[in-house]
Amino acid sequence: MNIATAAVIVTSPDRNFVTLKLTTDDGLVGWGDATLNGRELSVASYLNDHVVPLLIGRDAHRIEDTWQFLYRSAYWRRGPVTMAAIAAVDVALWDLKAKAAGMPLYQLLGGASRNGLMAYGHASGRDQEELFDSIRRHLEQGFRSIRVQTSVPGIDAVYGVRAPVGEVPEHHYEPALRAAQPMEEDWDTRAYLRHIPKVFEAVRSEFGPELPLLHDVHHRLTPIQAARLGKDLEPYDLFWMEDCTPAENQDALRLVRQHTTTPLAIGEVFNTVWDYQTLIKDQLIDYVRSAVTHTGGITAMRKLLDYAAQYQIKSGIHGPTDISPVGMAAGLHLDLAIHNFGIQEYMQHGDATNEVFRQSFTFDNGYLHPGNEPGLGVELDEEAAAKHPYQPAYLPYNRLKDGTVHDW
Ligand code: GCO
Ligand code: MG
Repeated sequence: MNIATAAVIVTSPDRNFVTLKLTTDDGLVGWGDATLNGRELSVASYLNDHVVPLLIGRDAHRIEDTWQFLYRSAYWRRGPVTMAAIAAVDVALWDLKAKAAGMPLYQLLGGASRNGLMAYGHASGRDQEELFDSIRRHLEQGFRSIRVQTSVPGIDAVYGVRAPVGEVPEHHYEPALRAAQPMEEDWDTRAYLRHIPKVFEAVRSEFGPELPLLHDVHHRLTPIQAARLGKDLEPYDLFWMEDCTPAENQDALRLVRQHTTTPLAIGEVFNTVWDYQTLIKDQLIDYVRSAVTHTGGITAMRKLLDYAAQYQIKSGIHGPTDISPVGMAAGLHLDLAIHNFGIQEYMQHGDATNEVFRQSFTFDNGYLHPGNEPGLGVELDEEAAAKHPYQPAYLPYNRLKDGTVHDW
């Protein structure tokens, strides 16, 4: 089973996606996701210019060898562009191997360790009424755990709340705006720290103690501010507090950890196990937030999650709409197979995306399942994809009141 052709497909139904298609000499097709929000074309170029030519004629069964070859032979290691490109090749090879075996991928990874994957959805609102409505809608859809984001009095535009111009439906919240420039938002840490505990108090008293609640801080706090928020949220029993500091500095989490028992999740912007080295070894976190797509694929994620498992740290695989259905499916197969599954983020793609990517994964009564088709269970429809050419789109960024650029 040698690789005969490799093609990079860029398509923009709802948003931009970069997909790698590998075809073998015996006619099997494998898919990999290489989408890097706001920097999509860099990964497409990395693949087209530097990876595709190396793949032709290679034995598609040699997944570990191909991973090591792409990682080590580049000399320049790590980084989101490189690791997304390697991930796309790796996931496409796993898709091929599972198709060749006639099995859903999770079987090759050791088989199912559970019946389904508890997923959390994103509830948000500009005020309490809107937020409560959004939580109720998610409960009606079957979600059994919910991320809560809200507006903050004194801040005009906050992460995770309003759909940017173009008003996509609320449950399809998409932070990247189709425009030539990133949108500017504002930020006020003191206003945020005052407001969020009140929101969780209200949500708990309306929806009771059982419902797992999550919150994403999106890298905006210093360690001592994050420590305070974690402490203030303790009475509301969060499932996790996510990305509380930028975390390039892993030791920052030590300070947060010393002050609070609120569980900590981190890592959607990380791309190798090294970004977690101290965090895992010193047990400074509870959940690993990486995406298969941004962390070198299934081969690397499996090692990372096995390492985390030795420290009772669980998975919380990143699943926003900027992970394509191919990347989502890769995460779901891994989630089903590993022992230390925690929770799966599920933002739900829009109709146009679902027409381009035919999927076998299901969401039933709050639980995701990757399905039982051979391989990943996702096939890209190239004709449908061709109808949606690339459109420049960027994530927003924010500035403090005095104009200083802040973390997004
Ligand atoms: C999440 C994330 C996303 C990111 C987006 C960036 O927890 O799902 O924070 O909403 O902002 O994936 O590309
Ligand atoms: Mg996040």
